[in-house]
Amino acid sequence: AEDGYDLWLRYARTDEARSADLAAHATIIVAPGASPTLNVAIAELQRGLAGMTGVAPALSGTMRQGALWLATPASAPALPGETAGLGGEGYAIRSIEVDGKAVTLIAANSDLGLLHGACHWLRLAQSGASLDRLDIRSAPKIRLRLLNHWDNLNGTVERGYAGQSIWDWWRLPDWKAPRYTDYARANAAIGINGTVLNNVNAKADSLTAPYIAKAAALADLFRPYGIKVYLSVRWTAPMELDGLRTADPRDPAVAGWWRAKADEIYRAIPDFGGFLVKANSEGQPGPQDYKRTHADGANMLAAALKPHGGIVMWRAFVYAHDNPDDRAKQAYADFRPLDGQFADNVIVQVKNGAIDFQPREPFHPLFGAMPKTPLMMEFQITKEYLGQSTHLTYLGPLFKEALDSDTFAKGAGSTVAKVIDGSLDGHRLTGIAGVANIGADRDWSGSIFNQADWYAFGRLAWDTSLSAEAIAREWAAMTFSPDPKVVEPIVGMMMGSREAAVDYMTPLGLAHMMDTGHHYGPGPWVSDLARPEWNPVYYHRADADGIGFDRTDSGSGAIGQYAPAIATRLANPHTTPERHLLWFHHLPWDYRLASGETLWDGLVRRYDRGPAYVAGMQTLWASLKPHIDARRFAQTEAFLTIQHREALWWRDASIAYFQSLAHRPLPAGSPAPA
Ligand code: GCW
Repeated sequence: AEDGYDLWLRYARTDEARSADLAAHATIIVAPGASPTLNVAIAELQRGLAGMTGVAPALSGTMRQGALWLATPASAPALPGETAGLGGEGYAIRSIEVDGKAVTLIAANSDLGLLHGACHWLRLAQSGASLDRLDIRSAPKIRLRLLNHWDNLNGTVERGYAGQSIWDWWRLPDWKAPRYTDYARANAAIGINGTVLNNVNAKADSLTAPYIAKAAALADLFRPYGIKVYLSVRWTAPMELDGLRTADPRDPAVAGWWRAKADEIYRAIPDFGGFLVKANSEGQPGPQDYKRTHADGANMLAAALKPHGGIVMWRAFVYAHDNPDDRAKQAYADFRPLDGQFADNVIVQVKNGAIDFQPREPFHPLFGAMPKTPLMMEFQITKEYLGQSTHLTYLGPLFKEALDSDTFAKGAGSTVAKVIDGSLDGHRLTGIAGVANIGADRDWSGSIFNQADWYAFGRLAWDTSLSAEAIAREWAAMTFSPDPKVVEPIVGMMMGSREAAVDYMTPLGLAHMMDTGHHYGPGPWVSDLARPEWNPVYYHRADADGIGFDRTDSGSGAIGQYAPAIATRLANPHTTPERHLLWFHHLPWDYRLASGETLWDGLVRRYDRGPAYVAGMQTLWASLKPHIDARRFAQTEAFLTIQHREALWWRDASIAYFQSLAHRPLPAGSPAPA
């Protein structure tokens, strides 16, 4: 029975006509050369075609009508110009004639490019697209496209909602679970080329010899798929593992320890990617403990990795006591002064927004503000604040909104996507990371629909210009069926689902209304936690007069962290996009929204709209019952029931709480309990 294990590599049997069509476009595979990567490309094509048509095409040395021809300049010197501009990972797919025979050429500069091209062809095959007259060229603009696993060495996953960690540390390195290979296949198919194995809240143990050997075993499995392994490191590892008296980055003994550690890692993993570091954030140790800067710390690690070609990804997610007025300001305050001070193998990893993976945040003001420093994006695929494993809230539109945001750093069109692909400021070290939603659950992501977020992250990392809707369409076709009767309603459900969560959780720019600790369900009234910025009341600041966080000059001044062209607009609530209104402004309950209704009425209307959208998803899903296999149908049906119940809970709890402050009646027609 369908259980979601196969992700976007299901290769479901097609009807007879499509089978014949597919077979005619893949009569044989011609793939001169030999490498582990070429072998997995061929194997994936054979597996896919066997699944879809019942027959796996043979590998052959002689060209034939309908051949799938995998070629690099090395294997087919007859390809002048074909692969120009494709880099080391890109590919071209073209329908061409060779000696009067129609064949499909997949061309690339490397076998890894061929693997990506083969996966693209399989995606077309699975989603019902025509395989005639293909003329595709595709190459990623962002160099590092990484998953960040927040997996602990004890098997738990921080903010994981899909069971325990997939890394079976106990039985590694000897037992290499087949699942690791399927993980690599699924990631290679969407162009992910690196994985950070362990939690950024790191334990020093991840750098001990036994764990290096375990990581090396995974690296060996992933290598043919073009996926490198990285580790999160704990700043004080030299003290904890080897008794050094300090972790001061300027101390030669400390630097020496890291150099020796890097050498040790590279002996086991010659293509090791590098380190990810969370320092001086949420209780993690870091260079500031020694009165050194983030740059001092990052550069010391970078020097240890440099001889081996490794990199440091240094996170900008910091907030602590030194910005009591506004948590949103600290990353910028700490990092912007360091622009230009980082070594050339350091990249600073910035969350999409300045608070923390909320259902909606304006883009992080660091994007565009550190032109001399490569910045990489950190998205959260796991839905810590968006309903975790049960709510259907497709993240494609959230990712896209962040990437498309205009920083105005160099005038209009200076999008976040251009900051992170390096084109805005001419950086060659570029990256994007997604905090994985992967666990040991049979369906990997805790729900079938959460798989779409992993998929969308990979697709956008490869090509930020894709639309969230096109990605949803591909995913739905491969996950369920290419039949438009199935794809259209599913895409319809997905596309508005994140906005629905914004409506029932944090409308009009509110943020962090979740109950604290677990971040599941409403808690806007919570006010008793030790640190002010852990309390939802800190973020909404509602009272009898109004609601919202004043980040103008009369408030925290955080608006001043944006480029002047943006800051000027945000200074005035009337020129602030309504989706961010209460993020930037504290406004009276009777403030008039663009619709003419009062802020209070508009707020309630949005809370009402959220659960109504979920009810609409339930109706659409119910109509799909004849077309979806029983097990996956039942899971989504049950989860939508949970989501609807909880959307009502969010609505009713939020309205009741804010009404107790605003003392206003519900607008006419509101279905919320009075
Ligand atoms: O989103 C918050 C989470 C923490 C997480 C932290 C971070 C890994 O609540 O669980 O810790 O951010 O990104 O470092």
